[in-house]
Amino acid sequence: MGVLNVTPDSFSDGGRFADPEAAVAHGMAMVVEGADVVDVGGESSRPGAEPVSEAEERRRVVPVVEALAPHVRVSVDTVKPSVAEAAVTAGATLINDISSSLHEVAAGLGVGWVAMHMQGEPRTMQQAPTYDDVVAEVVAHLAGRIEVAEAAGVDEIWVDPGIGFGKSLAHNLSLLRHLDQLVGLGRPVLVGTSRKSSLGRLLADSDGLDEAVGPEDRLEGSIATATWALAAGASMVRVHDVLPTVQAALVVGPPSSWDATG
Ligand code: 9MG
Repeated sequence: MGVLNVTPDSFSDGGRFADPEAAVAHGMAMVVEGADVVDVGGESSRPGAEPVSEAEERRRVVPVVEALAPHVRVSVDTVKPSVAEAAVTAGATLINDISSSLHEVAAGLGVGWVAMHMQGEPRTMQQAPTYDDVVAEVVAHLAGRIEVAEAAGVDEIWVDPGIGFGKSLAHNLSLLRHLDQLVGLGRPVLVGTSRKSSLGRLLADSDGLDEAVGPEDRLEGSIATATWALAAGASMVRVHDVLPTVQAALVVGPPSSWDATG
């Protein structure tokens, strides 16, 4: 899944694709590089980001979805029902829902749904994330979301641990280490670590630096964690750097390809 932020204030690509033409060109480039899905978002979810009105988010997202949908599966990254509906009308077939609350919307529109775990809300979620047992709590939350989505009639349900969404570095690492427990829920797992701030700190530690490494220098960490997730049974990874991730994923292969058969 390639990330396409049609926003002026994204943490990772600093508004490079806020212009619809640049966004569509980047989306098509990710398709050429091997993305199976392009995730179009019109509101940044980085910690501290300012909210965007429904009308403005629709204005950003709809023309880009319309242009890409004939060429690739498009998901819409939104927490607003009206934006989800407009994007689906424009051709999106998957709702990437960081609030894990749009199951009724997905059911009503007859599209797939990603339920991502988040503690708190984007503006404040990184102030003091706290869990007794992060893995058990995230798994229980997602199991509950699967139940309500099944009851609502959603056919395609994805689950996502929400790396970096109300989680410390230690929480993120525990979730990655125990991804098998999410895979055990029996629904496809999506994982997004690409360019996230935990990687900035891990990469700084490995280089002996005091300051976290910036988003533009997190490629190695992004690829390492993406291949880790796929090897642990994730079905999709959400990434900014599609080509190197696809190349790395093809080297690692699905977990079943590691079994010697002869
Ligand atoms: C929108 N967005 C940013 N990070 C994400 C992640 O890790 N997962 C999903 N599903 N969406 C994300």
